[in-house]
Amino acid sequence: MHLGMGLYRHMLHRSNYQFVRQCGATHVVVHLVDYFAGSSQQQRSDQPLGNLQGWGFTKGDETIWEYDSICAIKKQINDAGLIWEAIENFDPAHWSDILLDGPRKEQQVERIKKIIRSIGKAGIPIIGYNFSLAGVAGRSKGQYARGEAISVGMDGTIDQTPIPTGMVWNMQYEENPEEGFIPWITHQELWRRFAWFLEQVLPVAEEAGVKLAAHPDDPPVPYMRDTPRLVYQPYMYQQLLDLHKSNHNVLEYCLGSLAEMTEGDIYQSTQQYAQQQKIGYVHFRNVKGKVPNYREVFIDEGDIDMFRILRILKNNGYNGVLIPDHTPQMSCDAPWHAGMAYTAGYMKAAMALL
Ligand SMILES: [Mn+2]
Repeated sequence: MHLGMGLYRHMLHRSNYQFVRQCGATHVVVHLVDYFAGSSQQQRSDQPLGNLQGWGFTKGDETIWEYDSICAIKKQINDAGLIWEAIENFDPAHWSDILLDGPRKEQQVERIKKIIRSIGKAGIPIIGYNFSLAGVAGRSKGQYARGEAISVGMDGTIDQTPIPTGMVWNMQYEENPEEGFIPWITHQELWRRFAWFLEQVLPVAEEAGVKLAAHPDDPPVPYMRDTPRLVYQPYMYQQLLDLHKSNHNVLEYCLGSLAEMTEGDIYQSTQQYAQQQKIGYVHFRNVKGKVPNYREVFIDEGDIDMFRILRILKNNGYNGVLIPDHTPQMSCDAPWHAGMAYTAGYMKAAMALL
């Protein structure tokens, strides 16, 4: 098992690579789309549009996803002594019509295939994704973790305000969208769209040597912002795997999201998926409670026995990467870095004790 760390695009600088190594991590997972993750604490002032909702605006940057750009980033990462394990998430603008079953879906899926081929050619083994219309949404923020540390959670209510046209995955992708909201659909329709997507891209992923790793819904509720969710109970991960039996159809195994689910048992689930060798990489974080009442907390204060999880992974021969995922912000000049360093240190010690 290897310790990794997730970096957002704006963080791809030498000092952050050094930080990752200083934490004892060997691998990185890179988000090429820069959105405002609650835990990243990077507030940008250069938003291209006013009155933005969610995480901001994306035009679907074409250049960063080109093979040459990916190789240039990979070289920086390798030169810093690190290994690029995975890219996390597609750009919402690249697959908006795949998610929404819009008229450009055929064109978009070709673009996604091209991206997967480039990733494979560059030697990055995994792309993580979350097939979701609402994306990560509907959470509140507060002093939820130990020592009044700021983190996110749900306070008993589920946001069902519909998603405006021109927005998907919590990001706006059209500058001047038509008035209105995206149409209401059933879970069955969402699975139909997902099955189409997987059928299209999985053969390309296999050929390119890239694993497609699915993140469960965050937060895992049946509906969020009036849209159905795909994987909001642990057994739904099995349905996703069974849809296409392939070594390249794997999981971006998020312990926090799984623990927030109302059914199942996190240890049994981990055993079930690790045993099948279906874990692409692990989001290692802890929570207290379940939807719609939970809080993201420090790695050592939540409901999950993280040591027990590591033992299950080890016993099943898991040899992939674990990254801290989100963490509460620590009160200092570098809240994100401090939270990550704290978690990484804990993980290093826990892994050494296995
Ligand atoms: Mn996660």
